[in-house]
Amino acid sequence: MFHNIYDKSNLNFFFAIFFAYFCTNISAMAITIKAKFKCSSERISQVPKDNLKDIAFIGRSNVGKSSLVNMLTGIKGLAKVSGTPGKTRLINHFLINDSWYLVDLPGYGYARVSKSTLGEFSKLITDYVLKCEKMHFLFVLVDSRLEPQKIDLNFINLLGENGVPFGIIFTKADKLSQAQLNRNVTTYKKTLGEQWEELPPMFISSSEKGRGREEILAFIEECLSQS
Ligand SMILES: Nc1nc2c(ncn2[C@@H]2O[C@H](COP(=O)(O)OP(=O)(O)O)[C@@H](O)[C@H]2O)c(=O)[nH]1
Ligand SMILES: [Mg+2]
Repeated sequence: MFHNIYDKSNLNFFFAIFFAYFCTNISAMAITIKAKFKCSSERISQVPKDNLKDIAFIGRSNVGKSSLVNMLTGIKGLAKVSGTPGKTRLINHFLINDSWYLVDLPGYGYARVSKSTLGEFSKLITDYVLKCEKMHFLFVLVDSRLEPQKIDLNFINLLGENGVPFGIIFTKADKLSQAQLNRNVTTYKKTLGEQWEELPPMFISSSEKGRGREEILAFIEECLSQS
């Protein structure tokens, strides 16, 4: 009889350990995020004045910035996804977990967006990227289906020359095969390697399939922990 009681408590003990282990892993797999829209700014003077850090997303119009914001936060309609290029001309701040901002920047490379000092990039973009102290890290989104585009390379060079910390996200990976994807990423690395000794961190994403979510969120977390 004693033997039985001993066996049962042992079983409970192991079950408790397994349960705790299981819960830890589940929470790591399905990272949930608290996100809410904070504000839209048409001038750099309008961005939030607290000292929370910004993690921003930029790229050509239609590359998938807003879709990525929605995919990362897990909230479908948070950022407006549009079939019309050049529609978002504002800096949109989303407050994440009450502790940092995810920032959806206006797209560049859209003909009707007014041009200024740095030619092909609007003053709003260059002011934010080069001068805003809140800007902690910038992800440049590029379409994984395309060869390196001149405007993206120009923008990346601008960041490199000004020491802006950035990474690259290849979007819409669901639209091509893994082999094509590998080829395009290799081409991109080669192109950047012609000019830069060190390559930025790179990620592959598909907002449609949720691909890249964990890697990007883990990278952001790491990034925010550094001053
Ligand atoms: N298949 C696919 N389509 C995408 C993906 N991301 C964005 N899109 C589509 O691309 C278009 C532009 O997306 P949007 O997020 O508004 O781009 P933004 O202008 O950079 O903000 C929309 O029609 C999206 O549905 C993706 O990962 N996969
Ligand atoms: Mg958008």
